[in-house]
Amino acid sequence: MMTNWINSLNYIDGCWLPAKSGDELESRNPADTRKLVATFPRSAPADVDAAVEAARRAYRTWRLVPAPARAEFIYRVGELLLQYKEELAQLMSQEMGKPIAEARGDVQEGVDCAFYYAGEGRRLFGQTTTSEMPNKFAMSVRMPIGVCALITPWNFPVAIPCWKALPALVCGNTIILKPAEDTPACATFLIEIFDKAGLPPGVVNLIHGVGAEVGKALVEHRGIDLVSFTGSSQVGAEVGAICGQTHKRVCLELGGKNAQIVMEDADLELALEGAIWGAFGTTGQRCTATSRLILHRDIKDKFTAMLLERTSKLRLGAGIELDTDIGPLVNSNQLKRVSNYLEIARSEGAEVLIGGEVAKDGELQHGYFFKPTILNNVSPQMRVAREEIFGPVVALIEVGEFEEAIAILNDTPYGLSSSVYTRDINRAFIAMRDIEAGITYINGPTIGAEVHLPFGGVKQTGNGHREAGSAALDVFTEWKSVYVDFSGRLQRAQIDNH
Ligand code: UN1
Repeated sequence: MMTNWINSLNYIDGCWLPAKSGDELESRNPADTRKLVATFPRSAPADVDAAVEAARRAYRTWRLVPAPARAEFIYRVGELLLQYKEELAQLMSQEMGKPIAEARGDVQEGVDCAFYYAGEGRRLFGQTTTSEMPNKFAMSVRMPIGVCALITPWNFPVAIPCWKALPALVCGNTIILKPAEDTPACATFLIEIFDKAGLPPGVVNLIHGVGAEVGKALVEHRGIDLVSFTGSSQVGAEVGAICGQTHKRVCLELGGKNAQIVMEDADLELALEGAIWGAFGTTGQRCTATSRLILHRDIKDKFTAMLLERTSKLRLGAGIELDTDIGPLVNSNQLKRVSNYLEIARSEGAEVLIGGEVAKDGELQHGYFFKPTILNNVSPQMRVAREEIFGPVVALIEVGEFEEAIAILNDTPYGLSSSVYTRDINRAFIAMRDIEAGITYINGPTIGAEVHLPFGGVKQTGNGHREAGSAALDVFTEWKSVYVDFSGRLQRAQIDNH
């Protein structure tokens, strides 16, 4: 049993500590806010200073530990995550609301990540190449960057910190995790696992608190070399600006406005399964969630009827109850945000086919529940077709031709995930080529990325970096080119050989 999370603390230099001020905040169960999950420190810049100092000190030795030895700690993290999978999933479901099966999947994504990046300890390949001069050897090697600040959201409280922390560590960096204030207990549990895995003090640090206070202090701190941030495009722009001014490397994973296209030749049952899972899985609170369904006019009525039928049967409830399909939204702000978008939808002339309101029946009144919602008559210019809602709301858009479907899919400021249901191989390949997104699924929903492929998007979804897969190594390492001249004389490249 892990228990430290009940009174979550910061983890600095291998020690569990309250905020220097002693201030605390509460984490409550979004399915029933009468239930307290944990307390956690409201840290301040002074706590950030201590964590940065510890991480800087630890970096001096951690970077020199051979990568395969660093990887052994990461294997241990993977094994411990497996051992504690159920306990951590139960906690996650209660702290942020996702159904237990999804919470188990979230922990599993962390396990997958651990085993993938532990393997990198024996790869971290660079290149050896030729030299234009005789008796000269050339190669490029990956070097760690230094101290990394990892600022993570609440929707994947284990998977996303693992996406960032594990490649950072195997590459020889030290880290400071600043988790979302909605999921402090999950973060504490995860860091207890790192602690149990025996990582040296200062290599991994945890700072709890409010984004605008400690997140900002971390991003501004001169002792931080890299910031990896997942969150809204608006906050991401601010993080990017500060990193620009302070010359930090910055990796941003931001919003999405993902669409699933269903063509007239699609397997409609399959497309229906994908749409329900993509739109309402994790209560729509994924950056990969399907928030637009672009439907060919020939199947639109039939598909809409199928969707309504299935949506009407979805059960709202606490994530830990086995018959729950859809959990609560994470907090009152999210509930307000989603409710506000419904007002916008109505005022723009969209028609609410189902849902469209807060769910207040019986026990649901104690949580942040919003009914799964389908909006009809949505035109691509409407705000609900362009802006990220992050809730169980999907907009139906009708199209004629395939080219029109692709153009509408692309017509948003974002470009994370995308999906096309068709049986036409030519259309599938056109979609793979012409969709402007970091991820494209053919005959699968917009959610469900696997850890060994690059994850990220184009346009306002990010700043060109990718997480996961070997692409993450490019975030967490610097290339160094090394030339070894064994000729015993000065050789001037581009000059002596021409
Ligand atoms: C996110 O939505 O922030 O592909 C991450 C997926 C998950 C990860 C989502 N594996 O939906």
